[in-house]
Amino acid sequence: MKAIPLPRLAFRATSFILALLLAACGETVATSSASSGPPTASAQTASPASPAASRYDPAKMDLKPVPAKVTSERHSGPYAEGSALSTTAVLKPLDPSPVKTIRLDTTHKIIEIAPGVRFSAWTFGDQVPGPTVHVRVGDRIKFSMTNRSDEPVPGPKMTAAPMMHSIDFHAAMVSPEDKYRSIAPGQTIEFEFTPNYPGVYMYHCGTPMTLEHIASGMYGAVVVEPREGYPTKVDREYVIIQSEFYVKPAPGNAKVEGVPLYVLDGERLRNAQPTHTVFNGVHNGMMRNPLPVKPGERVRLYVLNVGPSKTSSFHVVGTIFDRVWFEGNPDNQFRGMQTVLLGSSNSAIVEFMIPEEGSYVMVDHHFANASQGAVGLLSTGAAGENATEHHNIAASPTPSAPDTAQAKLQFESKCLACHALVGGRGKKIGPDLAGVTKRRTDDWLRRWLKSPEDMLASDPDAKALLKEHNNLPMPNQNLSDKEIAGLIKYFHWVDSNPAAPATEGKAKS
Ligand code: HEC
Ligand SMILES: [Cu+2]
Repeated sequence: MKAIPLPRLAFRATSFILALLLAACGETVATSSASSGPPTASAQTASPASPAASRYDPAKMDLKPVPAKVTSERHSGPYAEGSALSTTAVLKPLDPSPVKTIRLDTTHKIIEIAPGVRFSAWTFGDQVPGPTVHVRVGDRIKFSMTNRSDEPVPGPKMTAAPMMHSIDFHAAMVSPEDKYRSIAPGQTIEFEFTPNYPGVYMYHCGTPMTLEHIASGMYGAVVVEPREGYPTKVDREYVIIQSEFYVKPAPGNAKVEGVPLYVLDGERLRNAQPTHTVFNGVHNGMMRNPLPVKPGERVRLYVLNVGPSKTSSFHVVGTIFDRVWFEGNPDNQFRGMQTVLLGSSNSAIVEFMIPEEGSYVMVDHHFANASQGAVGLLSTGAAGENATEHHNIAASPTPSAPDTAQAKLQFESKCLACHALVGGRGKKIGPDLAGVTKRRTDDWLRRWLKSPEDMLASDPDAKALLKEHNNLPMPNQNLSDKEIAGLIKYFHWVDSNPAAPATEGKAKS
């Protein structure tokens, strides 16, 4: 598939341009950030205050939770609530309070899992993946959930019929019959639990067919910190959740807002043949909006593979995992690893240094999975403000004419790695293309898109543009005349629709 050349291109191009920039200002990148002190030897062993043995002492664990309560009282207002929740890839700092009150309601909504692919999903907290819960061993979690699958939610309509749902927290030790029971639309379940073990745990809907509920989007992560905290200090913390989608066009080729609607493909699901394998709910998740990092920083990723049916071979191009804590527990430590193998519902905390300026590609090294969208970027060139945008829905307005809509998809898959389309605010390798029809004639654009190489050799304006872009030439895109005409038409549509430029992912989930 065509997803692979993109990261490579972006990677090479970014490294190249940054190498030039660095050479120009004579900087070195060897300095390490002050806050990322080297991990201490004591990381290997338990500190005297909490000997390893007592960490797992059953006497200190909560093994007698109180019964769950199911009522017909319905939550209204936000679908997710609680200071322990993070709704993006950025993990919010731990709330110090020992009691965490959390609400995650279930909804049915249309999400965008790839450019032009609207999927009829089921959610926790009205997003896919659901919000990440951040707690500590010994905290009291007071959880509640209303099944709101019968309510209309903001966004495009045409969602699935209301149905039973439930929640299963892998971080808990409780009776599944009691706490994980299914509730009907309009019902609310409440229960409490105390996480006994540190780790990065999956939560998901357990209502039969569980496979369908997970594949429809009902999952998320719980990060449980050790009671005494982690043994290392880091500069950045991100949550990466890998999952598969199995989709087919909706019956009768139904559309939402002019874009084809997709529904679950039961046959592909049972045969474990996904159509999309993604990070944080989106095809090429975080390619369009890389997560920011800086040279010399120590980065911690909380990586969870929710499956439902595939294994992930998680790797970051350009660095080595200094520490891997399998399942997110520092007692399960590996050093100096290139990849970490995660079965369905396995997780790991990985920590590594960012050696120098560049774009570091996160990838499932099972490359068939990566080609379905399981790639993302950590980049020293990323603008911070975009970083928190990664969850779907990033659905931007789509032109109604079919050829222009097609061109938008093409732009998103082929050009977005290097170009923004947001009116001067998009800092990428190439120029922001909003307004391009005002500064170039259609003929110039046609000749440029046909062969940037020829233009750079012959056209003075093209030569000037190349100079402005640190002599980094735009590669030939091998576009047909029809595709070129469509792209030019799309640029005209963007320039004549003030509300249109949302292609850099402004929409918040
Ligand atoms: C690998 C990065 C890269 C990719 C991919 C890429 N471009 Fe470019 N593009 C550039 C750079 C860099 C420039 C600036 C000129 C130069 O340095 O060659 C540019 C210039 C342009 C310009 C001229 C802009 C102006 O202000 O005059 C247009 C139009 C353009 N690109 C369209 C596209 C389209 C359409 C695609 C996708 C089919 C695309 N580009 C893919 C890097 C890229
Ligand atoms: Cu469910």
